[in-house]
Amino acid sequence: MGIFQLLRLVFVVFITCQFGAHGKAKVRYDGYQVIRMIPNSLDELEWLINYIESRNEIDVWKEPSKVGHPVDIMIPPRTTDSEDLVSLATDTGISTTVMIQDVQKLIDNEISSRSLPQRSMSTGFDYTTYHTYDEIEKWIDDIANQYSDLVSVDEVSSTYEGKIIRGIKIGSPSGNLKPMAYIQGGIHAREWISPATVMFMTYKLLDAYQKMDPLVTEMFNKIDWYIVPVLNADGYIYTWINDRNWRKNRRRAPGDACVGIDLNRNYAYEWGGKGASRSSCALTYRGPGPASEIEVIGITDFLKKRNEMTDINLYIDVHSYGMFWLYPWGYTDDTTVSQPDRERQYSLGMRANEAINATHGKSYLVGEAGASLYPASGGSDDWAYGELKIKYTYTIELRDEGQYGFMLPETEIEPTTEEIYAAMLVVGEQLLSEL
Ligand code: 0X9
Ligand code: ZN
Repeated sequence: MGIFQLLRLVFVVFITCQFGAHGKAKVRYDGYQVIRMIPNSLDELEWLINYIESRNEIDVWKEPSKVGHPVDIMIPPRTTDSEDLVSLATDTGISTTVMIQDVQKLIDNEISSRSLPQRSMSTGFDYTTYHTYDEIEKWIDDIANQYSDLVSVDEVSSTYEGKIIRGIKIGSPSGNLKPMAYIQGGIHAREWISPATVMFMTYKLLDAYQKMDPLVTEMFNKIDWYIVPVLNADGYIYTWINDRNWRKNRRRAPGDACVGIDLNRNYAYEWGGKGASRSSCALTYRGPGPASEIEVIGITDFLKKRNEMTDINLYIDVHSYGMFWLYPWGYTDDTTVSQPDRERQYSLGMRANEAINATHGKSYLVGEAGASLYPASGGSDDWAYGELKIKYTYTIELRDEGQYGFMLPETEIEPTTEEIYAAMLVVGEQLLSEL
């Protein structure tokens, strides 16, 4: 390599480190803290809800839910706003603690243990690290090649920035159409543990099938499993290149001030109700209309078509964080609203949690999304249940409980996967028992 080429390479690497895609400076979070507040009364809870609602651009990591349950908010260093929040909350009597001292340090530690060459897949896919979108794409192709008798690739949707969202279908070939199960990760870009767990768990299932595990064999013989590791591809790419903390997709709707629609507020079931902001600058922006986003249109069309052909018996949307195993409804906290599969979803959730618990001792809270977490409308789970009537519909919030939040260290990928894999075997067994 000549000196000019070398200088050019150094320059390109420098520019790419400082500026991400679209030439924008990479967002840094030096000195940003995540403050945890625990409301001890309805008044305090109400105060927090109003505080958040009146500030569109506030970065809420964990929304207010119930009295006694934590609310996590990221605040910038020493701005008037950040001082406001902590002192205002303290004045209101709400106890605050610093959950994360410096978000940038977490981001740096998350991937600094590994240099780029180590991530190359010449020696196979490293399931214990986080992966870029391109690496995940390659994983999809590699898995389909490696297990070609069992796995095929499906295009399930597309993105605003022109990507094709792909998933894999796993199931042994059969003359008849089999019932179907659907598992999706990465609808929220910054929740990196979601795609990582979805891929690792998929691999574990495929490996178990190859080793002739009787349950997994039956799961793949009698059911077709559709796995989509990253639904919000544009957002996920953006978290790697521009802003680790990005949540939404990357579209700015005409007339909107800010970029990004929260895809998990954009589904066309009870769209526009509680917990879904009208403001484009909010993290929970619902979008200009129900199913206005191409990512949502694509995947719902895909699922509707499949649903016309066969029964979809399982729908799982994988998120982080907080360790919850949730079922519909998510749009309301009123548990008297009719939900015909409430009991069975709860009892399978409880058994899934027993398996989780037996793996590494963790406990996920099993409950109805709106009542156990917070009401949020336009969610993918409510659409899957309300529109397609998928009898086992879940949203899973993976680890942790807040120590690292979205920037979960890579060392947690394996134990998280192990507990979710154990839960998935319980779910698989239940699906088979009802065929
Ligand atoms: O708020 C969400 O979209 C999910 N939590 S997260 O922290 N990952 O953003 C929970 C969604 C639960 N389901 C519904 N409310 N429909
Ligand atoms: Zn999420």
